[in-house]
Amino acid sequence: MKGCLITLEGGEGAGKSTLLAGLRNHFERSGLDLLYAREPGGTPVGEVIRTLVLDPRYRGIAAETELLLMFAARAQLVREVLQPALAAGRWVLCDRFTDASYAYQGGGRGVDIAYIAALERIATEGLKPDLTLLLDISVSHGRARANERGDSDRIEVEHDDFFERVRSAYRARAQAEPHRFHVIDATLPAASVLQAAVVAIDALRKRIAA
Ligand code: Z5A
Repeated sequence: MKGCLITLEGGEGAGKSTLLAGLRNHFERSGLDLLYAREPGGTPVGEVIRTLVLDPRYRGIAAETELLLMFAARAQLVREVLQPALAAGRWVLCDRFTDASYAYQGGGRGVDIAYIAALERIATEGLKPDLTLLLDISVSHGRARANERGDSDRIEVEHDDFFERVRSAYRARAQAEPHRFHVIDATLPAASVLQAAVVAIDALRKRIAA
């Protein structure tokens, strides 16, 4: 049986963590054995990279350094977790993946897309999600939600125009790959966001089973 990779993406305050908790609860009860991963992170070395790259003390990290750190963590996650799990037929739900680098480092920071595409080939060896759930929300609405959480990491302190570019990049990717992306209106109540995600995942399950 073929394993499947589902990824979760969105900007500031979109509600990924809330949705993830809802999906865990839903699929535990409905018997789909999902493996959970996150980026940057998801492996011992990836979690060290996450701590480093999000630490607000390192304001001077260059955009290219940030990009390389994201892809270093990803290269490890792909080899240590994703490839073996998918080869064993497991379903994996990953909190962010390569689309985040195109959105944040490409859109937000303005790093050349050709650099990102080259690193993608090295780090992922062609691994692409079967389904990407994109939680879409305006920057002002999302940031208002995120501000209620308190402490900000090194990327969260960026200005609104940075997050506008991130959002545009995500939306452009979703438009370019409508068969892979499922865009969810993240301003809906949490229960409706969860319902929309479950419907999309169930549709993928039916497609794979057919
Ligand atoms: N990053 C990158 O730059 N390049 C890369 O390649 C990768 C990542 C992989 C960490 O990501 C950072 O790494 C991130 C992008 C960068 N930087 N930024 N900014 P992360 O995914 O680990 O962290 P995050 O972006 O902060 O995601 P999060 O923790 O899942 O937060 P969230 O999306 O804001 O979710 P939340 O905590 O569930 O929701 C925020 C608040 O809204 C909270 O109070 C909820 O109760 C509330 N909420 C949630 N849903 C709803 C609904 N539906 N209605 C009303 N209120 C809601």
